[in-house]
Amino acid sequence: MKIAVSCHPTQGGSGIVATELATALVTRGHEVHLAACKRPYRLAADSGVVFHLLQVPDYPLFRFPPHDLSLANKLAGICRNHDIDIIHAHYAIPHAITALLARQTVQPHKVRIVTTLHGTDITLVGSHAEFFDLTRHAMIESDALTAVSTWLRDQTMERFQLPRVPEVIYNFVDTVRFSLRGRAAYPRDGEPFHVLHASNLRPVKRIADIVRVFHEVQKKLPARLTILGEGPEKGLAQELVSELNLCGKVAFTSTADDVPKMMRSAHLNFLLSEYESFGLAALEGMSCGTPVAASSGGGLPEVIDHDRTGLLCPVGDVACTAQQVIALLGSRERWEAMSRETAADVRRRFALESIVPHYEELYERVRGSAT
Ligand code: GMT
Repeated sequence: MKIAVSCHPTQGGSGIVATELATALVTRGHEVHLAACKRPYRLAADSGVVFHLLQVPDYPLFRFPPHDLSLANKLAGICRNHDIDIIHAHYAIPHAITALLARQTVQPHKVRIVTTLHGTDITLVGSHAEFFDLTRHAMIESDALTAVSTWLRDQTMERFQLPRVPEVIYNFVDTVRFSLRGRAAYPRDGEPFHVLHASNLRPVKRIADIVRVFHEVQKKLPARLTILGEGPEKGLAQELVSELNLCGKVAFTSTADDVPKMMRSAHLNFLLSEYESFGLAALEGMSCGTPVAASSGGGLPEVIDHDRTGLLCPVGDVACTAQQVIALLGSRERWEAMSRETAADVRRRFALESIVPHYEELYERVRGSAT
């Protein structure tokens, strides 16, 4: 099949899912084109995905460069020149809308639209009064609509009251890349535990809670924290780290050359968000045998089984989270069992090989459907 993909190329999870899916589809024999204003950082040079860079024209009349029109125009060109069957739009705003415009532009060429909802496109951006009607329209007009968790599906129905329920296709992970090979063992006496948080450091991630939990943990156990990523809350987190005298124990790093290696080096991942529709960063760590201490917000309980594959803690409850983390890290037997079980569970439920065929099956169904 021939598929055109649009996504946010920045560090967010939706762009990662789009890129990983595009790469997996090429491996499975499909022709895949990806259009974005920047090369997604996870798109490997040898992925086989054809990358189309947008060149949004600037002009004195434009207060804002018209990125979305440029994307629609680029997608239309890709559809026409490469005889595309499916446009897969990741994140409703603006990608589902631009896909509609591209489809209309290339008529009578038949191209189908699959839109995948990732989370904040529904809960924050799409629900905003300035975007609500367009988001709803694009979801209704897409030929298929998927959500990355049941929680997100239900949120979408509650907020947008769509005539059709989105299908749930969970996110996935490449368990060969995110493997256990070389994973850090339980620390020997006196060695520090390495705990990690990776995200785009937005308010929804509750970075201050992570720093505060770490503050409690390091009082009881030798530990260091890495905060990986860039985002608006970074300054606040840095201030808190310094206020709590944690500077020698907390490292901030913008990017990692080798994300799986970073995940494997950690004994625990933190994801204490207000909510997560899914929590891809947790999944990638779990695949490397790194248990996660997560909040129970949003779809995280669909990914993490409390006490077996990770810890689920009440949103914002620093004391309870710290207590659970100290108990887990303090027991070698329990940590090792959870590390093994979390990696095994990911392979049973979220492996690339079992999830990607759901998208292929959906594409086939949509391609064969009447207009
Ligand atoms: O919140 C982020 O980290 C970015 C955001 C995005 O759209 O790029 O992530 C959302 O999509 C990911 C991939 O499907 C999910 O794993 C994240 O849980 C989701 N974030 C939220 O719901 C807050």
